[in-house]
Amino acid sequence: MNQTKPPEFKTPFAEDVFKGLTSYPKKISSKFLYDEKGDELFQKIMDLPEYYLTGKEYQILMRNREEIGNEFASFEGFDLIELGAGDGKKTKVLLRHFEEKNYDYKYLPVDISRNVLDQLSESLEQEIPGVEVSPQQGTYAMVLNRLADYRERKKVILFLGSNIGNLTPEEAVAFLKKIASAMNPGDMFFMGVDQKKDPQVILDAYNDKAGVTEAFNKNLLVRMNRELEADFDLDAFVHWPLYNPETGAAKSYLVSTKEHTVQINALNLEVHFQKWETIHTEVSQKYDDTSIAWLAEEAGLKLSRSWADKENTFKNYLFQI
Ligand code: AVI
Repeated sequence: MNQTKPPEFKTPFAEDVFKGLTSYPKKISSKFLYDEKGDELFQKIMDLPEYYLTGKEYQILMRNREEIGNEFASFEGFDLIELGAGDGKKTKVLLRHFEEKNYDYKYLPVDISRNVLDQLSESLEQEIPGVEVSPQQGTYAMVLNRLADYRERKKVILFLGSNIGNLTPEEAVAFLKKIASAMNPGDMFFMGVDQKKDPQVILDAYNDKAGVTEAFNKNLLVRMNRELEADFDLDAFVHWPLYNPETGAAKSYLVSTKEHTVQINALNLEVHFQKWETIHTEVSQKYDDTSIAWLAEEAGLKLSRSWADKENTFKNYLFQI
């Protein structure tokens, strides 16, 4: 029998790149966009005029903090668990309000990066010193498993920023099922979701004039060059975002402008690109009330209410089980 040994990979990034660039069509998982430089570029994206998502969600939380707080608050207090907390800019709107109201709660930001958690804890200590913070380092799955058995008091799970959009709808159902299974009756799940809208507005959000999103996307090539000893030429690729208003999928690609071959030395791999061949790098799925109702139904979550801006650009949904 001809048995070939599967290659051993030093890092999850190495494995994803090997598998993604040896398949057709080529792809790389969007989670690898976020190295140190990627985090920095994403911070810049959130301040871009075209990238409306962050500002709209901030506005929704600011305007409705009282009502949202009333939903979260409970007699025995609550634990506020945030998946992918980042710099916590939007969450701080809620935390400040909870402090003013003297709510009995603890804030548990979850992130894979210890560095992100340390920075967040430090900024909270300076800006809202009263908040009791208990950082949880790990993947969402690890932390959700850990929290599933915790029944001492009400849990409110936050998932802001339309991060759900970076999963395909099928992946989103699987993820929301995990959330639902970590919840007990009375617990809540609060999720921010970018909505279907004028296709041009969505497309512009992923194709800003200053080229920050292009740099963010191409940072994957920079990362492969550095971490996997590859020789990608950044000028041989164009950043190409697309939006399909029927499915709600905004997808980003890197498109090779010429036929060429790239060496990825750490993987002992030669990757051939045809002229105009693509690498799919990200999905930013947009939803509406109908597709959110479908997601919730599939995942076993019950939608209890939602808040939006005037034009329904962005919505924050509250679910229970
Ligand atoms: C983090 N995530 C929700 C962003 C999005 O809109 O999909 C990431 C992003 N990619 C390009 N611009 C922003």
